[in-house]
Amino acid sequence: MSQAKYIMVGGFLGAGKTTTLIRLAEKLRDQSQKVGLITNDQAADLVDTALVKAGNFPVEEIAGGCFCCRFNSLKDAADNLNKAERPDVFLAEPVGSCTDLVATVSYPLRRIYGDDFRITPLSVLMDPNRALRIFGLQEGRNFSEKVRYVYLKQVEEAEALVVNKIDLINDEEKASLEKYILENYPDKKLFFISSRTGEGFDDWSDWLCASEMGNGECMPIDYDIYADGEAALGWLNATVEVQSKESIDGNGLLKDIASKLAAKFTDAGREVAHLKITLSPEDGSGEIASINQVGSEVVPELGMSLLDDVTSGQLIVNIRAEAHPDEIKTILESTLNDSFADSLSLEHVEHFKPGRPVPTHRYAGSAG
Ligand SMILES: Nc1nc2c(ncn2[C@@H]2O[C@H](COP(=O)(O)OP(=O)(O)OP(=O)(O)O)[C@@H](O)[C@H]2O)c(=O)[nH]1
Ligand SMILES: [Mg+2]
Repeated sequence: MSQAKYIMVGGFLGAGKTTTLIRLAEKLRDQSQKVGLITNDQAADLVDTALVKAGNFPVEEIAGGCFCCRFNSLKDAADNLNKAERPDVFLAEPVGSCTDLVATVSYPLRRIYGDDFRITPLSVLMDPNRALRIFGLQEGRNFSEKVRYVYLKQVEEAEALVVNKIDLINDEEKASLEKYILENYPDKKLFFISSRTGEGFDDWSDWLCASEMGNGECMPIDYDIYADGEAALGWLNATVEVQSKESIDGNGLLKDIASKLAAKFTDAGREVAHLKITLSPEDGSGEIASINQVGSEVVPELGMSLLDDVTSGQLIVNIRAEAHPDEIKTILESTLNDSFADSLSLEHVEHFKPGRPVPTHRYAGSAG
């Protein structure tokens, strides 16, 4: 049996991993390649899975822990995708607050399942506005030091650094990022892309698909600081029932909820890493609307939108912010109660801090 490609695209929360993988999946499908996607989260009810399904791609979701800590589930997910139609390419999105993926996922996969998978280099995506602040090149609200440690470890372990969303920055900002990265990370491949407009996308994706991961030593990492950094972020995944007597504009509803939530996070002085919501109407059409907000000072942005008004359906709400999970839940509940009590009711909520990462395998060296 020939090897399937295993492409893992990392990057911090909100960097554009799902958007990029869907664009790559579309490109590969146009080239008659069969693709299967694997999404990952600390809890169930994933916006990302809903988005991938809306693109009509086969998807397996690993919920309840990251790839590194649920390594066997990663193989199970690939096996499940194989049952339907064996993919030529697996596209995997790790949790955006995870790092040390080369030692705990890529090397173990190659060593244990190297006959099945050809593993491409780890690409790490960056949101340029976030990166400018993390690198100290621009003022603005930022994460605490331990969260920045996780971010910088993600950057350090990348074989390719991929600055995404270049449609959002000007030439000066791009030049300043480029200079910083070339000076501080001279050994890395560097790409500037926009997964939205397609600029630079082929340069990166063609290189990636034709490459195989390297054999370098893995980076050193302090799991105590990493665990503290991850635990500084609060997570909330919820489903909310939509029931309205009058038909309502679902796109407007999403904008309204997201901006009210965003205002509360700003008032509380909490940095939002990524807030994302989908609305799936109960009309059976399979159409969805989605909204995202990456950072407290950014205006929430509608991604997918609905053509028709809705009377019933379901929201999936995923919030990751540097705040205690109880505070995130209170912000969600008070927003729903204060402004949407007539039409929205909370169905299911999980809110927590990620536990200490305990990888199933860790191969610090390159053997394999
Ligand atoms: N302007 C612009 N926006 C983008 C681009 N790529 C992604 N986005 C937007 O960035 C936001 C986050 O994108 P996602 O693809 O959900 O990011 P992610 O890295 O998967 O986020 P997590 O799964 O939460 O870690 C969404 O609003 C996307 O539409 C881009 O190239 N340009
Ligand atoms: Mg995602």
